[in-house]
Formats: sequence, structure tokens, C-alpha cells
Amino acid sequence: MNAPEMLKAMHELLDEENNVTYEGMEFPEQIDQWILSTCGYCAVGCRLYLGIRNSQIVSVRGDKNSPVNKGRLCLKGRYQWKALTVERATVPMVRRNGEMVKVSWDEALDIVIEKMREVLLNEGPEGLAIYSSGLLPLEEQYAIGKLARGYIGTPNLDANTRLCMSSTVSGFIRSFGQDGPPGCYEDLDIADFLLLFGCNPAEMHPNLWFRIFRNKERRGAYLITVDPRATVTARQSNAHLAILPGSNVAFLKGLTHILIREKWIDEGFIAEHTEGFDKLAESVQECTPEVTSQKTGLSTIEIMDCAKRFAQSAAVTTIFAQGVNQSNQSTEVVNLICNLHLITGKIGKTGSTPLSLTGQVGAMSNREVGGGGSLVGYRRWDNPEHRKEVAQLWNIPVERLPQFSKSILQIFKDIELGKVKLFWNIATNPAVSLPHQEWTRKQLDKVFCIVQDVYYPMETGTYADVFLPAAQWGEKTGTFTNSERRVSLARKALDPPGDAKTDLWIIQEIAKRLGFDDGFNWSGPEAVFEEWKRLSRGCPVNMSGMNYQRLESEQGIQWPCPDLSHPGTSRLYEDGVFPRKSGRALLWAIEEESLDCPEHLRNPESRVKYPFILNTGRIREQFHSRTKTKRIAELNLLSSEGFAEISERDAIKLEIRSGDWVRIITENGWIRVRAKVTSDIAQGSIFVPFHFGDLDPKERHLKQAANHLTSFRVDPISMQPRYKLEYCRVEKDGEW
Ligand SMILES: Nc1nc2c(c(=O)[nH]1)N[C@H]1C(S)=C(S)[C@@H](COP(=O)(O)OP(=O)(O)OC[C@H]3O[C@@H](n4cnc5c(=O)[nH]c(N)nc54)[C@H](O)[C@@H]3O)O[C@H]1N2
Ligand SMILES: Nc1nc2c(c(=O)[nH]1)N[C@H]1C(S)=C(S)[C@@H](COP(=O)(O)OP(=O)(O)OC[C@H]3O[C@@H](n4cnc5c(=O)[nH]c(N)nc54)[C@H](O)[C@@H]3O)O[C@H]1N2
Ligand code: SF4
Ligand SMILES: [Mo]
Repeated sequence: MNAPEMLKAMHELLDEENNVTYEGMEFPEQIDQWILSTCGYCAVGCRLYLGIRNSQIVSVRGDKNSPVNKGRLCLKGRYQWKALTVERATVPMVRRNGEMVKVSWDEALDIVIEKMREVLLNEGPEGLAIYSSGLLPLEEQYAIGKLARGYIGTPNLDANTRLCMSSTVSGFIRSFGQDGPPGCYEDLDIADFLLLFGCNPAEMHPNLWFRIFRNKERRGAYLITVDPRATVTARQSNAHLAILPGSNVAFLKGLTHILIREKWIDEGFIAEHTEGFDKLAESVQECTPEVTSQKTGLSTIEIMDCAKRFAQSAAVTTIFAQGVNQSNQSTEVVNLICNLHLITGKIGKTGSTPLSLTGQVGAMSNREVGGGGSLVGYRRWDNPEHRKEVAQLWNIPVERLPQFSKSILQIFKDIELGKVKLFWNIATNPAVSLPHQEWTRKQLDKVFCIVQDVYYPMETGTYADVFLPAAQWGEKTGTFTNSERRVSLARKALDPPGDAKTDLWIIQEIAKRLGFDDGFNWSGPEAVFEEWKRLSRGCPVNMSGMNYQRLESEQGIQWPCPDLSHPGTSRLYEDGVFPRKSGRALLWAIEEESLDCPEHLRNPESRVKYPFILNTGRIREQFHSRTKTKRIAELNLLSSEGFAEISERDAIKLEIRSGDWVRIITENGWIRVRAKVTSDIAQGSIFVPFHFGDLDPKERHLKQAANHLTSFRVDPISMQPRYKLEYCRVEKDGEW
């Protein structure tokens, strides 16, 4: 859909606001049962019901009463139920003489346990790694964390959330003293000025965009989108600031300079609730609009106007996602965004907040239960009291808890060094989504690989020594926390196909067979949730007052929720007290690395070799490595193969037309895709969606995975890869 069509669709949606349609249902009156769920894709967390007829899933409808989506579902959400009806992985498999052969669960698990025991005996806990996913519900992620850290005692647990939100996590902890988005979705409805910074909600978080756009249309809110590409979000905003990729730090320092110079700041708030202002002011002294303009490619008028609106609008919300998290100096960019809100006192108030858009439906849950980098319940690895609490609650010796946690990059480096021998991959597809595929796939080849997924074939499955078929969303019960800290319930609507088992069952079974019966004999997900609640007590993510019944009858609840009569918490920091020792938020003075400015990055030689800036991201109708969306005809028809966007001017220069085959080449690898000539992208830039894998590595002419091109350049604080900035060249290619 192009931008004008999108606009038309948006208006139709606005008209339909209170008239929600039912999708995929020919005979609504014939539905036997509507079962409560939460959409299983993104962390907007839309509430819906799945329609069951004759024990089959046949339909979906949004929940009109939901404060999140008021009945609306986006394109992905509407068709998601179909992902339950397509061909699935239903039988465990093991590799014998190079071929995957079907076996029973007992046989598969015997091999898993034998290999785990061997690795634990020879290498100790560090020989084993688990890589999981923000697609799983809280309960399953909690169980994985308990097994990995509390029982096996390995530091090698990470999740795909490292690739997604880890810079936001580090940034919030550094600025506020703890993780957690401070605001809520209501802020999107009532802000007067919305700064959309490195995000594309019109396509990636459509039901939030609906609220933002409605605010613009109905209340006259002013929207500025800062993005190198003219996305649908950018085109429908009041202004689009087409920033040079990689220059976020320069832009935000420039805004800070203007706010301080013009005294558009809240001196009372700064004095009472923050520390570090003098250093911050000093650090932006040189960042005049002229300097900022030079570094960002934006005009001084654009920059001044943005600063003025930020300062002079009564309520301001900054929305950000991967254009920040996966950009250069990403943690520090989050700090700079927090700074803007702190020095203007625009935080903890209705309509005013930095609002990070979380990616996957369970990515927030992952942060809460410590499924990635942190210790369960936002506890700290280096706090002996925290370690003791966890050990007591898990009934394990405190020494068994690892001292720290390793990122997926470190884990892969340890595979290369031969230190990690067994890699258990749950609900993520690293053979598409991790950077530097050539190196990544070598490591997958090297290690004993257990792959636990809902579809087969899938790219990472190619490297499996054991494949375990799992139940997916709709086939199991659990909770998910969305981007406004709202915990919602998703109930099981139907049984998994064939022999597929829930991830919780698989984890419990492996734990028990390793001899850890005591810690893992839950009767089901609700029992896990009840146990997790005890670990959350007294923590920032306190869920003690929640239970499944309340989550169902109350439309989800926002943490913290300390007791049964507590309604949940819409906004954090309303009292201006921040969970740091001083009670004040820290204003970070950030030095801009020369890397941030593309001119500095490219030395003359590489500028000739790789003259284009490469940006990777997403498109509306596909989700991640497409294991689900390519199996749904309605979505796959809209876009079924990889492509590279190139500007009209560059296309003329290179004599490339839309539909021509091109090779995109970086220092890490190449792909071959069709060109898409467009005015949405600036001259000198290339955009490639990362959804398209190469399932058959032998079919080299179909090599389309964008991550052949990316490198393991990570943010040094969060260890999140910098997917949004590489340098490439483009060559015209012929038919094969
Ligand atoms: N349809 C669909 N929806 C999804 C997903 C999906 O795969 N498909 N995935 C979900 C997940 S897990 C996530 S994390 C979210 C991601 O949601 P988004 O972050 O909104 O999506 P992206 O396309 O990754 O990146 C957003 C924008 O950042 C811009 N950008 C690149 N470099 C820079 C820069 O230097 N500065 C600035 N300011 N901007 C820059 C890109 O041009 C891009 O338009 O989407 C979620 N929703
Ligand atoms: N170049 C580039 N690379 C990127 C990004 C980018 O913008 N650019 N974005 C990054 C981001 S933000 C993210 S979040 C990652 C996503 O990257 P991945 O996590 O690799 O993407 P998915 O395709 O969602 O993989 C999830 C897998 O889990 C399976 N699955 C789904 N539900 C279940 C379940 O309930 N149980 C089990 N066992 N399996 C299940 C699916 O079939 C699928 O194979 O990609 C990252 N990679
Ligand atoms: S906005 Fe996200 S949560 Fe809502 S229906 Fe779409 S994909 Fe699902
Ligand atoms: Mo993500």
C-alpha cells in the first residue's frame, strides 16, 4: 500500500472506530466459543478473542472493551489465527548420518539429556548455552531463566531481546536507576507534540499509530518524525526530518543546546529531581544549530522548530524504537532522549514521557523475569542481597547463581573458541536474524544444536542436531507485558498439532530428566505465574496483586501492582523520585564519537569501495524471519521476496530500474535481490528488509538474508548490534 492509500485506509479506520468488524468469519452466530487472547506478534499487546467452531479455530475479533486496541486489529493481527492452521512441526527429530529422522519424545529427550550431561561433566555449566525469545509468554521465559541460572548455573543465557530492546534497558537504568517505560499509551492520545524518533509505528505498531494519528486529526497534535527514510509514519506526520543515518547523537545534542541556550528548561525540576546538569550544559556548548545542521543533514530551521515545539508544547511524548536501539551509540541516544524530558520537566505527567516501543509481544516479560541480561525481577547481579533473595526463593545455594550474564555475541565467540559445546535455541531464528551470517552460521555448524520451534523447515533448523516441535501462541496459556507495562492474559484456544508440546512442558521435562524435579513440578502456567509473583514482590516489577482472574476481568493490569486491591500503575515517577541512591535522575553528558558522523567513518578508500549507507528494517506485512507470515497467503501475496530500495537519482546513475536484479555487497558478504526504485529513500542510501532468509543455502542466487551484509558492531554498553548502519556498494546483476 502506498502512502495515499494508507491515508485513505486510516480515514476509513477512523470512521469505523466504534464499529469494529469481525474478520475471517462467515457465520458469526455459529461460533461455539470465543476465547480470550492477546495478539502474539508485537508488544502493542492488542486484546482479542479467538473463535472456535467444532474444535477448529475459524476466526478472530478484537476486544471492543480493551483500553489498548478498542477492538481494532492490524493486518498481521487479523490473519494471525491462520498461522495455527498451516502445516507445522509435529514430531521430534534427530540427525542421523546427516539426515533428520523422526523419533519419539523419549528418544529425542534421551539424546538431549545424554549430551547435556556429557557437556556439564566435561566443560561445566559454561559449556552449555540457551538462547530464547521475546515471543514466549512470561511463564515460559521465567522457567527458562530458573533452569539456566538457578539450576544449571550457566552465565550463557540470552534472548533475541538483545537484538531488540537492550539499549533501551541500559539507557533507562543509567538515566532513571531502573528499567521500565515510564509512560503509557494514554500519553499518545493527549500529548500536544509527539516526536517520533527512529520508529515507524504506522507500519510496525499500527494500533498505536491509530491513536497517535487520531490525536493529530482530532486534537491537532503536532507530529515530527525523525527518520532517514520517508516511511508512512514520516509522510503522515506534520514534518519529516530526514536525518543522516547515524547522526542521532548530534541531533539530540543540538536540541539540548537550543533548550539550554534559550532557557526553555524547567529549572525547578532540574534542581529538585536531577543531577549532572552543569556537565550536560558544558557538553553541548559547541552544538549550535549550524554545527548540528552540518552533522545531521537537516536545516537549522527544522532543528530550531523541533526544539521550540518540544519546549513550548504543554505535553510532549517522544516515541522511539530501532532507529535508536540499533543505531550508533544507542544506549547513549536513549540517555539523550531521557535528558530532553528531564531538563524540561516533561516526565511523569499526563501526555509527557519518553515512550519506548517494545518489539515482540513478550519482550517486556523477558526483561522482567531476567530472561536476557538481567537477574530476575530487575535485580542486580552485583548486589549480594538480591542474589541471596533469589537463591532463597529458588531454594538453591547462592554460589550456583552465575556472577554475570553473557550476551549472544559473547556466547557465539565462545562457540568459536570451543568453550560452548551445546546450544539450545528456543523460539528464535538466528540463521536469519543475527548479524554477520557467514560467521554466525559457522558457529551454528560447530556446536551441538537443539532447535525448538513451531515450524519445520526453518533456517536455524538446518543446523539442528535435535529438533523439538513446540506448541505456539493460541495453543498454550500465558501472560505478556506490553510497552505500557500492562500484563495481559492469552488463553489456550486449541490443542497443539500432532506430538507438539508447549515450551513449558519441554523445559519442565528436560529439567526433571536432569534431576531437578523439585523446582519444576508446576501443574501449568498459572502455577508458574503464582511462583513468579513471589519473586516480583518488593521489586519495581511487582505483580503480587495480579492473578489470571483479575487479568481477564480487568483488561490486563499495569505493574507495579503490589496487592489485590491495587488497580495498577499508569505512570512511573509521578512524584519526581527516581530509584537511584540520591532519588534523582542522572543527566548524562555524552561525547559524540566520530563514528556517529558518516563523513568521519568512511576513509577515502572505503568510500570508493562502499559508497552507499545501508539501513535494514521491516515491512508492514511480514514479521521477522517470516516463519509465520510467509505461511499466510493473504500476507505473503503482498510481498514474497527480498528487495533493496534505492533512490531515483542513484538508480539513474547506475542504470537500474525497478525489478532489476542487483547485488548489495558489504565487507561482510553479499545478497542478490530485486531493486525497488523509490523516492522514499535519500540519495546515497540503500534499505533492505531483514525478513527474507535463504532456506536453501545451495541456491546461491536466492541469497537474500540482509544479515549477510551486517557486522557484529555492537553498542559497547548494551551489546546490541548496530543493524541500521553499514556501508555497501550496489552492482547490477543479470538473470541466473
Ligand atoms: N510488520 C511488522 N511489525 C513489527 C515487526 C515486524 O517484523 N514486522 N517487528 C516487531 C519488532 S520485534 C520490533 S523491534 C519493532 C521495530 O519497529 P521499528 O523500530 O519502528 O522498525 P524498524 O523498521 O526496524 O526501524 C524503524 C526506523 O528506524 C529508522 N532509522 C534507521 N537508522 C536511523 C537513524 O540513524 N536515526 C533515526 N532517527 N532513525 C533511523 C529506519 O529508517 C526505520 O524506518 O516492530 C515490531 N512490529
Ligand atoms: N538486519 C537486521 N536484523 C535484525 C533486525 C533488524 O532490524 N535488522 N531486528 C532484530 C530484532 S528487533 C529482532 S526482535 C530479531 C527477531 O529475530 P528472530 O527471533 O530470529 O525472528 P522470528 O522470525 O520471530 O523467530 C522466532 C522463531 O520462533 C518460532 N516460534 C514462534 N512462536 C513460538 C513458540 O511459541 N515456541 C517456539 N518454540 N517457537 C516459536 C518461529 O517459528 C520462529 O522460527 O531480529 C533482529 N535482527
Ligand atoms: S498492533 Fe501488534 S499487537 Fe496489535 S494486532 Fe497488530 S501485530 Fe497484533
Ligand atoms: Mo524486535
